[in-house]
Amino acid sequence: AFVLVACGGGDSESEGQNGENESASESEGGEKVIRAGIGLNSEHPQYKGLLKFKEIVEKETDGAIKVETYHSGQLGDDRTMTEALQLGTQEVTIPSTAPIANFVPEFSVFDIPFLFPSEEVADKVLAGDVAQGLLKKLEEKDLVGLAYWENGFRDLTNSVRPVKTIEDFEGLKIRTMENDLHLEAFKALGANPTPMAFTELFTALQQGTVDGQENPYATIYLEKFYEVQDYVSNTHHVYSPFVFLMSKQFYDGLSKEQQEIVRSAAKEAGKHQIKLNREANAKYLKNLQEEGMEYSEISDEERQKMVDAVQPVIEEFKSDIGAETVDGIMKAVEEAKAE
Ligand code: TK8
Repeated sequence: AFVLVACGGGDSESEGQNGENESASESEGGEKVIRAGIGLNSEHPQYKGLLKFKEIVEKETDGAIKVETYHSGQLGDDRTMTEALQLGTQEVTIPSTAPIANFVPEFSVFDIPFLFPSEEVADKVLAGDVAQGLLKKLEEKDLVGLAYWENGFRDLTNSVRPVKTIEDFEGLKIRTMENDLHLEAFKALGANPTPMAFTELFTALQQGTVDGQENPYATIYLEKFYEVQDYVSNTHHVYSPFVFLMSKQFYDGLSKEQQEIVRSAAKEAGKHQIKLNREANAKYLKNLQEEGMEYSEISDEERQKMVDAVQPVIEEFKSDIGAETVDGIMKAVEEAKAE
């Protein structure tokens, strides 16, 4: 059962007329309520993007649809919130593609290490037919994928040693997202990976249950991982998209016009979020160093050794993901690079 915990303290951006949080997607005033939850905190561009979505939807529907926003895992971790969308007890969440692979295996294609060489190539591929076609597959799982947002290039932090070479991964207990390809890729690099929900990560780092983790600089800084991590390396080993997910039963209950409004709002807010996210990921490495983290640059030669080490994992997972999806995305990457 899913119980919506009333989160006092004003963290949720809006409450029902009587001060209570709506406990259903229809409130007594007859307007529809979107309960939108994310795992990152209110400082993160992901939340700023969600507030933009709220602003657009409430304006465009003249308040016929209200958006309640919850951050920092108040409604649960990514998998729990995605399951709540399937159950219809929550309406929106915006996880990375990695945990989505537990619902639609093809989404693991985005976890292929070193798939995207740049943000520009990622933008082109995600706007292309293969990536857009993957969003369609979500509907078979009672989910509607309205848009791709951006988590970004993932970088390694740890509290044991500077990581400059592939040998430095040896034996490091690295938390990964709950995604088998990520797990096997870190084993191939020599690490000792553990899958874990993001909501448990800070405590696990603080207690030393794991030595390290990997996320974009904006997350490392804004979630204050510098307080519990000493070393950061620009591994840039995966580019993670976010997917703006909506409960299919909620979406199907909207009018055609309202469906168009939420779809275009997710896309427009996504453009805003990606802009803020890029700015954040470009500037926060400096802040991490100012907070005392030791930065290690991975040379092209060492990165090539990492690429070579994970190739067998990519071959191994090709059938799980679906050869058509892997080949389609790889082709789209090559075409985007050639443009
Ligand atoms: C936040 C997560 C996070 C992701 C992870 O809910 O799990 O490390 O990168 O952004 O989705």
